Amino acid sequence: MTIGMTSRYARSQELFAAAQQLLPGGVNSPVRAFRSVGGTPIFVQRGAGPHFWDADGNRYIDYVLSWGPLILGHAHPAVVEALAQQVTQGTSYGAPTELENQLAELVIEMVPGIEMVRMVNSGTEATMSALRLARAFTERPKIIKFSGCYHGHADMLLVQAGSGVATLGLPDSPGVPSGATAHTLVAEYNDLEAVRALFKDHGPEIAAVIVEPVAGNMGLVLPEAGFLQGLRDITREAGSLLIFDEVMTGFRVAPGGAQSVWNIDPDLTCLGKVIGGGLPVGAYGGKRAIMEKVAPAGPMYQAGTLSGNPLAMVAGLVTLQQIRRAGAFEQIANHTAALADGLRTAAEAAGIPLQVGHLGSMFGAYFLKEAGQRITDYRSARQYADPQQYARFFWLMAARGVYLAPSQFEAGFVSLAHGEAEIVETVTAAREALAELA
Ligand code: KE4
Repeated sequence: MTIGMTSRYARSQELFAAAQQLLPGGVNSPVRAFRSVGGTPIFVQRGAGPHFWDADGNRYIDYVLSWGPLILGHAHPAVVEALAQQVTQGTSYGAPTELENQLAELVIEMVPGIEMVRMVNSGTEATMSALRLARAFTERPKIIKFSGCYHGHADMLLVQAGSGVATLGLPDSPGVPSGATAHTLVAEYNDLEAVRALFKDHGPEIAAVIVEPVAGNMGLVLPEAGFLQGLRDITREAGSLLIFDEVMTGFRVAPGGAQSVWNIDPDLTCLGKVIGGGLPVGAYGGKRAIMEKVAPAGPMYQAGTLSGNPLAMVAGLVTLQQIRRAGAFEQIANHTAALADGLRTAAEAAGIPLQVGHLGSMFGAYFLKEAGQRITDYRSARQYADPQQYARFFWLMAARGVYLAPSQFEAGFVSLAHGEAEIVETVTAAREALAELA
């Protein structure tokens, strides 16, 4: 029996069979296809608070939360009310609205490095536009990204790091011509020496370094001491821009993002996910002198039919206002820490090597092939993590009503709606699941 293929998921299996005739791989985004955990994707029927129910009526505590956006949980009453109110006024005008001013003001107030911001419709648009802006502002062609960091699917960013610590980018997706990645340089995350080497060889041509300040797309990997400040120092000295891709970490590792945790001042910041509260929103922002290069203030072109639309603006506004309320973020962070401690203790009791990390409302757990290994970058993640063991854990937890990311190389998220009861239920399920794996 393939794991995950039981009658518990019969309706999901039917829906997936139909979906595969209609959508490539049966999904609208690859990671949802469960390729790395096997079995059939669980189809969701509805969500409420920390839970969702699948097409077979099974209830789960949800730690994916739409891959980060739902920091208030599913269908938060304040978000529902704001959307219900706004939708009667229209859904989009293609014209400026006060709501865009309001969300922009709030983002500028909350994110230290942002003096001016442009709303777009996804994280991909945010990073793609920020990199175009960096190239326009510096009049340089090259960019540096880090292996294992994901910044959306723009051509120049779909690059497979070479075997060395730094290499010229080679496209890793068909359809990306070599010219699109010829100026994309790749280094290992947490490897400042690799970055210095690239600047030594290419410094005057490097427009920007783009980094996930906490890596959440190779599993969860925290920056080593001095890494982020090192990037800030190196880029400033070289006249290149530092871009923090906070699409995932923004408002999640702290209300002011990772830049407020490590007190780093990036030139540009990319946002997404939480800023839309579950509706499609991305944003890029930063120093005024740079942002004023963006059309129509300046010559760098970027546009979007639904950018800043009122439904997405109100969902984002209400979401950010709710997490700013006294004690809200601390509550989420405390529950995340309790979850991480519970997973660590349960793994120790079962004698299973598990690397658990967390910061703010994000967490990650790597099943290690051997005890004592430590994952600090994509190379060690690929070498030491055990995706098969993770897949078994994923399905054992799903059977107990806990929905984790369907991939070892993703992060987990906690919401304001997750209470102590959900954390206790999750840790209990993990203890049972890990005992089965031992
Ligand atoms: P979107 O284009 O998917 O809105 O954002 C791209 C993006 C940019 N930067 C970071 C740091 C991101 O994590 C993402 C998107 N994250 C993935 C989950 N790891 C989205 C899930 C998916 O692709 O379906």
